[in-house]
Amino acid sequence: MKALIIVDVQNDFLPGGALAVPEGDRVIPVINKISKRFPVVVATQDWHPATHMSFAVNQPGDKRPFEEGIVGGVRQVLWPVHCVQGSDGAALAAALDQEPVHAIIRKGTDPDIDSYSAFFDMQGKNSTGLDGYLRSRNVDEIYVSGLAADVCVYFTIMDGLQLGYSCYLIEDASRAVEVEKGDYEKARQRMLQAGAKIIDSERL
Ligand code: VGL
Ligand code: ZN
Repeated sequence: MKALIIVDVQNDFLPGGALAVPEGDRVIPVINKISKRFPVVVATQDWHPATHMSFAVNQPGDKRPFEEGIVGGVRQVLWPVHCVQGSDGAALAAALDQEPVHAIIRKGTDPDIDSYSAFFDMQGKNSTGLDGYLRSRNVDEIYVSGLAADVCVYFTIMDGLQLGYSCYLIEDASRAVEVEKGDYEKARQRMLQAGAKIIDSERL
């Protein structure tokens, strides 16, 4: 059984948002065109408390967004305040067709650890429930879309492969944030090497 995973298509990741992904809005018409064809559709939301430790402002010292820091023992990029629970920025993009969406998984809710992947937090400890949800519907192939291709989409695919799903990145339904130039190309190579397939929506 196939599932479409729509990762973090939220206002804060669109142009003009708090953590804008270049051309992030371009994924929406592509996702809207294909979502009805999938028997299982799950959307995710990055859903942080205002106290989240991935926000540079919440870190000790004089940390700035896009510098590195430690969050829950994990070295990662620190971010501007984004996707605060219940805010407009955390809402799914208004133009995203939600009618075909069966379930919404929220992640990043623990203030002390980040969760890029839709499956597990950055320590790989706590599950979001997505794996159980997909398994209960006999899903064995996941098609991943959304934002950002080199962050949450990437981590979702790497965990999905580890969990034994066949994983497809729908490349024209995703965009990268590229904190460092070349981040997407690196992520792309790692996904391919780990066994992911990269396709365009026309080839579905
Ligand atoms: C994301 C940075 C911080 C993402 C989430 O959805 O790719 N990126 N939080
Ligand atoms: Zn986040």
